[in-house]
Amino acid sequence: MTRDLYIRPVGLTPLRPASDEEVEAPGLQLAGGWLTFMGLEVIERVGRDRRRTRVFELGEYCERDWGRHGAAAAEALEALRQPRPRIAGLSLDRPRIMGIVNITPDSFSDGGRLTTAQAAIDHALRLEEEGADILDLGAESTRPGSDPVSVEEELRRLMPVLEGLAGRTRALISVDTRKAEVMRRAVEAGADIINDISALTHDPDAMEVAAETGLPVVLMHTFGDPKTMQVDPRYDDAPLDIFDYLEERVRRAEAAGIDRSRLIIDYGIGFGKTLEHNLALLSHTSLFHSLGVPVLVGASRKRFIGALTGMEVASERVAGSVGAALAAVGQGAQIIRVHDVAATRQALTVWEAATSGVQL
Ligand code: 8Y4
Repeated sequence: MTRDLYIRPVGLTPLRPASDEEVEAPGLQLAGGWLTFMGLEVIERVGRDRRRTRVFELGEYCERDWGRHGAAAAEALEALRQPRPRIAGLSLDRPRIMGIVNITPDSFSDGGRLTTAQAAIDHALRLEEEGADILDLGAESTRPGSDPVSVEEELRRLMPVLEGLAGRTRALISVDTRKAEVMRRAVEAGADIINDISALTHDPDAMEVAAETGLPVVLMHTFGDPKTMQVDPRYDDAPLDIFDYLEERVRRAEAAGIDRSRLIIDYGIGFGKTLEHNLALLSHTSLFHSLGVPVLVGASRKRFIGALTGMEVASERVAGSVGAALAAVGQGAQIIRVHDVAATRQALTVWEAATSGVQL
């Protein structure tokens, strides 16, 4: 299903009134968060890969007769304003950091399974110490060009780390998996969030099992599978096409019994996207709030940062990654997925203090 109108908040300003201050402003608070929006950009598709864009002040937008689009126009505004519910107890009225914990043998100079598990646990506890709100455990490499991993192998890698962490950390534990069986075992072992880069499409049982777990789920867009996604990705209009895709996945998840309050969306930087697509998406982060659910952005150390800066080695992309994270937070992304938690936490602490005017 393709829609006619896409609505994004514009004139975003980090305006969060101090509690003892009365503010009258012509703007509205975005998603119960740290930004105020002063207007709305209305995007229409005109022809396959063309769009018409109009920007309205809020009053003008509300008073206008949107004709047959009236319901959609009102719904989008409501979705933008509605405060996002807590995710597994974590409030989203300020930006949150998800730290990446790789549990693939290639990510540690390997001394065997036990060493790998212990190294991953140590790494996770260090990220929590550095200020991660969520720890994302990934035992299946889903980088471009990578081969699939069996359920058994994924569980052999994941479970010792999950069992070693559950109850030993104040951070939430997210499990990066596309497999129903892994989701089932992960919830039993204390996982708090499911992060599925295939938006519950890869495994035919994943939708039903994710619903049964009762856990919040990240629905991420990817184009094809990890093996082939970077071959020649094409879109009519990447942000709009991916918005349509995520809207449909949210609808399907709700129909399967996953309440909206349990959903998080992610446009999937680098997954079947060229540099141009990645930049179009990052610059349209605010568009995705009109789906009415929290937005997660994962730009950390990815290749587009190398393409922009000439940094060929992923570990040299920390500053660029922090730049991308702040850009996403500046458009209201509630969760940012990062490798470099200490650097990102430092940048966010200063950004939040500098924009709100108080130490939070
Ligand atoms: C260096 C190191 C360069 C790692 C690239 C990478 C996302 C994700 C991944 C994301 C969500 C990655 C599991 C790719 N990316 N989950 N997972 N969002 N929700 N590559 O953007 O980090 S893995």
